[in-house]
Amino acid sequence: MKPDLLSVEALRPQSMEELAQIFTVHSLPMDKSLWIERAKPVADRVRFVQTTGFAGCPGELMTILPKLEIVSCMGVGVDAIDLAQARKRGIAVTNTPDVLNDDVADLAIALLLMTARHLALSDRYVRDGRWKKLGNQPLATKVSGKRLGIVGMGRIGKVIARRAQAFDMSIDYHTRNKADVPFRHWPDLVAMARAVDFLIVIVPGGPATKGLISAPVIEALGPKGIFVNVSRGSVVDEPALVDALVAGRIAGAGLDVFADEPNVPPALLGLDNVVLSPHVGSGTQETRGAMADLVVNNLKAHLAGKPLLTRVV
Ligand code: A2R
Repeated sequence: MKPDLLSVEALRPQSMEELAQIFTVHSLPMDKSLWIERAKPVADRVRFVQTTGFAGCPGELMTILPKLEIVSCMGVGVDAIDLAQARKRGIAVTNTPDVLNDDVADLAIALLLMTARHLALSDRYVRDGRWKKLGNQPLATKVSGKRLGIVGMGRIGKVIARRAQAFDMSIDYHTRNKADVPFRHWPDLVAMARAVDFLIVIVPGGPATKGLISAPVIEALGPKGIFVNVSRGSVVDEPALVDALVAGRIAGAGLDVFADEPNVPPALLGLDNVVLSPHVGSGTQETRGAMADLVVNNLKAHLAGKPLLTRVV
């Protein structure tokens, strides 16, 4: 008999077919409020959970799965998984680091360029006839040669820095520990925000980074500063950011993540100094394919009693 696997949020069809050849797959609906009720009939048999960084595996769900051995997550962020319970019960948690570094870094730079150079606005300017009616669009902000502060200098932060260097930017960074990089380290995030032109955030979500980009950090970035977030919405004091953007106390923001996805603060929707994207940091065919393969291969490795390819817990 095939072992039972609970799929919290589906992978691409080809990966789901691969899983179905090995496991009896029980899929949960998108509506989180139905998860417990739908999982209950099979809960006693489930040894494997397949999920995504967005859906995660909350404590209430994990609790009703007494035989659970592994949670294989698509995404590098595991902040939506109850890691404390996993540790306590000896449940393995795997993620998909590294394969998405390029895409997330590409998006960070794209959002910075789009925001500074008013590119989303430019597109609207041409399409809705403002170019013909009003003439040239107001001038934007230069990116090349500027000073970039990166919050987080891990796998993705380093790739962002490499790309920024190709734009002749100088790099500063904030982390808790000094990293092995040739850039200036700032233990004080507010001081760094005051010194740089742009701030890109790429730290994990979760309690340790909640509200790290606080009102004082945003104010320190100042009225010419541009803020980019490709990490997690929880890392930012979102109401403070919205206030600062509306009042022009920072110049603009490129945002791929939000505190309550897929809900975006309504005040942001009408702002021309903001570029919004729907959490698509790793959202290319190639990278999502590589991530899905890693999820499946971790599950296969566990089933075969082999070492896991990636492991958080
Ligand atoms: O603080 P350190 O020395 O552990 O450096 C890590 C930094 N970091 C923090 N920086 C400031 N305050 C904190 N409370 C804090 N917590 C962590 O974030 C390190 O430089 C970086 C994380 O690097 P990695 O673990 O290699 O993560 P990766 O693959 O770059 O992905 C970052 C996040 C994911 O967790 C997803 O949420 C998102 O990007 O896609």
